[in-house]
Amino acid sequence: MTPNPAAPLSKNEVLKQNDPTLGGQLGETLADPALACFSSDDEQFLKFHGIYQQDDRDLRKSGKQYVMMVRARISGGIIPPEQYLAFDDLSERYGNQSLRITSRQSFQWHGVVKDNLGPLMKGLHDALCTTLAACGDVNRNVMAPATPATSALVERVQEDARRVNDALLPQTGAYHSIWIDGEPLKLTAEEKQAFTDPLYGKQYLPRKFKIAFAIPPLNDTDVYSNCLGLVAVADPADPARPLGYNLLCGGGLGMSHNNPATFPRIADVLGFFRAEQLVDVAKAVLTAYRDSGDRTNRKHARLKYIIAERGADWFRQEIEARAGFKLEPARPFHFDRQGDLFGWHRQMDGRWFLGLYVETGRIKDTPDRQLKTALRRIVATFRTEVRLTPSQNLLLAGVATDQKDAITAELGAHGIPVENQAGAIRRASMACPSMPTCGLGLAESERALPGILTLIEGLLAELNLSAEEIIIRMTGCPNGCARPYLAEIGFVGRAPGKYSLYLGGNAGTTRLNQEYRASVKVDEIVPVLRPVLTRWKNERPPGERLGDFCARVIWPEEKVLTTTAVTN
Ligand code: SRM
Ligand code: SF4
Repeated sequence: MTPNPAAPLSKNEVLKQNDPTLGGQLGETLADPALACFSSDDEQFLKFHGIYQQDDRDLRKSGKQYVMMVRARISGGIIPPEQYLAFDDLSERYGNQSLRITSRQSFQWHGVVKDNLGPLMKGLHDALCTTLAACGDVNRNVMAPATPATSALVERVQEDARRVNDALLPQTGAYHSIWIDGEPLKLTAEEKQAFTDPLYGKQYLPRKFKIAFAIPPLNDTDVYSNCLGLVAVADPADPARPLGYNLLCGGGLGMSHNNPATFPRIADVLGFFRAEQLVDVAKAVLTAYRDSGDRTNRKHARLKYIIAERGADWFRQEIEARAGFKLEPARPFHFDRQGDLFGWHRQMDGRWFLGLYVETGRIKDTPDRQLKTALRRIVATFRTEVRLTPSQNLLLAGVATDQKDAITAELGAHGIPVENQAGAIRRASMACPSMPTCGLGLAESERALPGILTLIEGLLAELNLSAEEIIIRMTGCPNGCARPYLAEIGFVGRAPGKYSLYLGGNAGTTRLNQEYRASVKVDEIVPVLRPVLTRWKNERPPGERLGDFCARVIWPEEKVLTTTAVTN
């Protein structure tokens, strides 16, 4: 589907063109207590500032109650202790008393009413955190492996992720003016229109842009699902230093039900380049996308569609022309797993970290488990660094040997074990937020997955398969925020209580799964999965994972329903 050159620009393109400072009327609306919400145009500008205007969908019957979601920019997911304590405090004062770890190693504050938005944003700034470009048609949170035990490369790759993050930040002064100085950008309409971002130009990108780093054999960032993936290759002379990166381009997961022109896609491997060329390559990929993406149809605007249509060879040449050098042939690499380490582990530097399972990424207190309180007390007492993982979990890092027992005890006192924190399928699960905050949700996700996992655990116990790890991910709609199309079992919301069921991802999340049933009610999940899991148990060679069995046996034998054949 080539973009039609005669088609009009999408509404968002016109908005960006008319105000490239991205300030809109945000400052004016913020300052006016009579206004309960931002205009629909300003909703689009808000996103570039890391803010979504939402409404609590549980309360819709009694009229729309506007709340904001604020997403931090925490590329690489590393949070110093003072910053974590500030985040926790801001969530208590201005949010819904929870902190939501995102699937891209960041935090979101939900339930922020308009009057609290200014203080929250200022508080984040005072904590040395920005939300600029956490959302919008720009480069988003850069993901990078954060577990300080999986490879000698982790800390240097984190530095590289920060370099790329900084090089690709937009330069508008509107953010500082509105949220820090507390006033609209003092420019005339003409002056606003004249602003041009040095990298993004006047219209920014056609759509969002996502980057992830990975260090084989661990694919904890699901690198193939990003617009730009960077797979580290260690320097043989110094294994703690990346010699360079294999370049992956054109991944992306979002799709729409019943629209075959939209689809998830995994990235192509385009070649290898040296570490010192990193920022040049990142800018080359970003500007190639900037200049060739579809600005008329936002459903067709992601980089993955350009590469799917024009080919990886064409895109490689674009990058080489922009970067000014040829990519080398890709170096061999292999991913065999994703996910996190839980419990206590030694870091490369001899200290310790504790991997903590966080159910659906939501840090909160419940009567049984006071995770939020426990973390606050631990970080305040021991000044531990917090690291967020791309699977919505958390690491307490840099712990001295003599602090371990006290931290274990503090967690235990708040109902959180450090051993056997959750069963095998829970530890490998993810869910997007969906209801009640996400305006695009078609079905429950974060609130439904724990109960659905209990049902699947029952089935696994019945089949004597309880020890098996199965990667299970759920989203409330087909946009793919918890990357369900890479899971061994993926649930994708279609309508309240109904999910498309996908099977066949693999342990290294290098393969897309396939839709197996197009619309499954919650009480049909176990009956639909039972024959599949029974066959897996009885027919697999020893050790074969469910996803591999499904790809090898179920896909060829049981032809799946197509989404287009289903109406809901
Ligand atoms: Fe997402 C939109 C939450 C990662 C694909 N995503 C949304 C919005 C903002 C809904 C909206 O536009 O109104 C959701 C806010 C819900 C809420 O109440 O918090 C939302 N996305 C999330 C997070 C919080 C999910 C999570 O479980 O953690 C993740 C935030 C990551 C971050 O820190 O930046 C999140 N979103 C993703 C991912 C996964 C990834 O990037 O690794 C994807 C699939 C990969 C991709 O981009 O292809 C993803 N989100 C989308 C899409 C579909 C985009 C597309 O072009 O296909 C939308 C809808 C849109 O942009 O129009 C969307
Ligand atoms: Fe919302 Fe859909 Fe993303 Fe879930 S997958 S957070 S329902 S946009």
